Amino acid sequence: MITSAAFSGKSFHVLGLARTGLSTIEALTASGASVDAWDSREEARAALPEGVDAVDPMEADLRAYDALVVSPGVPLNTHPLSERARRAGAPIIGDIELFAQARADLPPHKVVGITGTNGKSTVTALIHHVVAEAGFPTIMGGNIGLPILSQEPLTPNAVGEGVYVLELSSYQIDLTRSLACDIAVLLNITPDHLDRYDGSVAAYAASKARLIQMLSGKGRAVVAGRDPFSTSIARAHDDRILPVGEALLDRQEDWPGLAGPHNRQNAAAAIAALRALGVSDQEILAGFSSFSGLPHRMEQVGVVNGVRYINDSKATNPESAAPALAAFEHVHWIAGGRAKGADLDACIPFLGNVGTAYLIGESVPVFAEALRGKVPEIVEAGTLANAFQIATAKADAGDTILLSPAAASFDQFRDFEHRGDEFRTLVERLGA
Ligand code: UMA
Ligand code: ADP
Repeated sequence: MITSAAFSGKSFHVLGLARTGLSTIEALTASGASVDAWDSREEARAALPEGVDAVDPMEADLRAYDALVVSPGVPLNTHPLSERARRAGAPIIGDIELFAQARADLPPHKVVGITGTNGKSTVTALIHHVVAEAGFPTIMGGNIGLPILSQEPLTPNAVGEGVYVLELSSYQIDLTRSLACDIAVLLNITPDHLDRYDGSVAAYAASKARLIQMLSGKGRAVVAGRDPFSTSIARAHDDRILPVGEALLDRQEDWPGLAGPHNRQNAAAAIAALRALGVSDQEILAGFSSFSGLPHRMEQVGVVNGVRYINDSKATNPESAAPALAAFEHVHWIAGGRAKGADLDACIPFLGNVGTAYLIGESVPVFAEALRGKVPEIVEAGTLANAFQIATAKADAGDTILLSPAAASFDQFRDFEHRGDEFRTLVERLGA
């Protein structure tokens, strides 16, 4: 666990008692801070550790706290706590900011922060993998599902300083004030999560830009995307930008875990960051070859009767579903869930590969409207299990059944992993 003398004797309020909040409480109490905490779920409050009181921040005197530590899933744009905290002069921060404040007490190290709309987890896991294979001490944390404060601090070894590889969502960046990364990676920006930004893609992009604005000293940035938002952020920070590593990309065919044009962007960004960390090109090529990719991202989960089943459940917006549609022919496309918007524009150029679209979840009518006349057949299947069954019955050998929803999962599933695991179970039941 990461602790810091900087928190000793201070008083914090922690809101949200899932992965982030629980790890924050442990790290703060172990650092000698006093902690109150709250969650809207009663069962979460009932399970608080000894010595931590359940205190509703909407009733407490917030001036008593040095800071309010809020989980990324709490929608502060609509939550009344924002206004209450502002009036009390209590700063609202997140666990990544606590990590930033704890860095002064950590042995010499480097931090790579990775953000962007799509590809964050892939690039985080990839950089971590290559750095580890090259022999450096390293851990990953953040939005990838590993709260950073729960991780063990790194100590330098004979190869070099420890490297913390952090996947950072815009929600986490919004709660961070002083994280000066050694290398900040911005992959791309397309509309997503707009409910948290009052419908403004500019506000969402501004959140991502802050990861680069927080750089200081020798901090450098990698900007991979050519979309208008990424381009203008790169231009505003051109004195800090590292060249994206294009030349090594000729070897992409040697990297089975990094297939497809979108992974070319991810690999290019990783190459730039890895070179800046002092990893040699030879080590980068070796690490890319042995990288196996992540589950739920264009993951082949089986081939049954010649039909290939691909789990791309992590494709939660049209831009991330597009690469999967581009990668296969004769596609039976299972799509839908909680839509991020009304259009599927990013997918349209690749619909020539789709024979039938099977629509599930809340977005059935919206997606049916967006796809009408653009694919040969639309089946309004409703559920994943139903879509799977109909697609399996219709598919011929050589076809691909692709779960790449272009929508969030929360209408029918706990999260994208739950959705992808159900797909995998359905394939396994076929005897894959
Ligand atoms: N809660 C309240 N009041 C509210 C809202 C929520 O008390 O008004 C409580 C909930 O009851 C729940 C807790 O807050 O107990 C949930 O907090 P959380 O959603 O932040 O859950 P964590 O488990 O801490 O997960 C968070 C990230 N979640 C989100 O950003 C929504 C995880 O990213 C991240 O892996 C984890 O921290 C690491 O510490 C997930 C995610 O979906 C994977 N991220 C989004 C994405 O990738 O698109 C940004
Ligand atoms: P994130 O953590 O940002 O959600 P992931 O690496 O988990 O990103 O990938 C999520 C989805 O986006 C997957 O469906 C994947 O195939 C797709 N994807 C990955 N990298 C990119 C990219 N650079 N551009 C567009 N889509 C991508």
